[in-house]
Amino acid sequence: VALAVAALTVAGSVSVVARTTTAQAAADVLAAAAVEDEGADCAVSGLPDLGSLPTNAKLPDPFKKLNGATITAKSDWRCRRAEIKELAEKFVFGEKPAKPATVTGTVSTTNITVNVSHNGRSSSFSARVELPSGTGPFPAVVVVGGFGADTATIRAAGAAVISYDPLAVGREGTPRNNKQGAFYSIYGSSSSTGLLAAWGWGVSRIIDVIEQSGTTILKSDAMGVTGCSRYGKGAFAIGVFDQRIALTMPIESGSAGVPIFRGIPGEGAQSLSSAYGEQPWLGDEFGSFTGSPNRLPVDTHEMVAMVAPRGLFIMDNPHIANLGPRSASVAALGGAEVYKALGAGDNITYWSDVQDGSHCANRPEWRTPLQNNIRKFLLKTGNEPGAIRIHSKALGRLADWRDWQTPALADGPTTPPPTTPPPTTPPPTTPPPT
Ligand code: MCU
Repeated sequence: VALAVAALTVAGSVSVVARTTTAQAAADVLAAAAVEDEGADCAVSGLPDLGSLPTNAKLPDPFKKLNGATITAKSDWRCRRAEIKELAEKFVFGEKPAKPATVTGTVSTTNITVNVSHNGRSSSFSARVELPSGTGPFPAVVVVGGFGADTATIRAAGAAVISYDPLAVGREGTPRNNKQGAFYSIYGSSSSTGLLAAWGWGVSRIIDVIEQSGTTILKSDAMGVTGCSRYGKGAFAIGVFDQRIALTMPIESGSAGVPIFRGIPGEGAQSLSSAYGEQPWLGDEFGSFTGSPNRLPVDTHEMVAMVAPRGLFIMDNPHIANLGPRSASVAALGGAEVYKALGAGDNITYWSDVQDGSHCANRPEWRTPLQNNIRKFLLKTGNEPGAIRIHSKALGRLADWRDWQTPALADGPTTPPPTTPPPTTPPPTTPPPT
């Protein structure tokens, strides 16, 4: 049972604080998955073709399967998520390939190295490590691109910082037909996979190496990711596509990040053609949707949902319309419906209730929720409920964007179809008396 409380906070801003009950908090699923993709064995069929997509001005129903049926049990989510993943890869990000044939590397107290080989090609990259004080093994937060995230706060909370240079894995500034970096050395410079999925592939390989290292320094099952702006787009995609990541924390990600594609033109955020053209962040297929997002069979509220029930802390800036904060709040509210249906409504926080208008500022308002999230999902020593705090300047309304309802999902596996009752045996006929 969720109750919404509207509370007045700092002058000029309204916070919508969504809280769930303690009973639900107790039932929350905190654990990240043991594997990158729990739905890898789901047989996904019925993916639509580019040429036959209907126009839908509303957000697609996250609970409705490709075959038109609405899921009924929490256990159905695993394979519904696999459908959303296929749609997201096919139409938005491009394919993120599964673990390559060989991944090796090292983890030290200062550095991680990654060597990958697949189909006769190989590449490598590395990332700097800074440990917090205390005794390990430590949880770790991957900081993408090196700015916007407060690494001192992360370490003070007790997590290591892994400084990840995404540009070594997928370079910016290249044309789409000549993409470069460790990902494209393996999958080819004309791969249609965009940089964000490539960046996600790189972090997944870092987690592979930490897993294989015996986790004496860093814990592979207590990983977070964060980054701001274009690296907020990256942090979001990285968390969406690897279920081993326990806590995803995108900051001010803008178009091609959290904001719903359908809301971007109306809000006056960075246009889809501008974001698509500026860098090959999204996959090549997205090019046919920049002028018609209503044809997309998937939207970013479903990428939010792909993170469920894992920790998600979306930080946003309501003062810059170009970042699409209203559209981002709708993505969070839409995705939160899936969190709630899974009984994990307390695991998502969306926070745009901040004062400083500068992009990627180090904000005092985020310090406490950041540390609460690290404690809850990485250190596992806290259980602060998630909150939706939307600044009044950028208040999006989910009701304007959906025409579907949130089902009550059953706890057990899908109710099996009613079994045919055994044929009733006619009562033995007493032979007539002779
Ligand atoms: C918000 O992220 C991007 C934005 O999409 C770009 O248009 C702009 O050039 O750079 C932003 C960014 O990464 O700023 C640091």
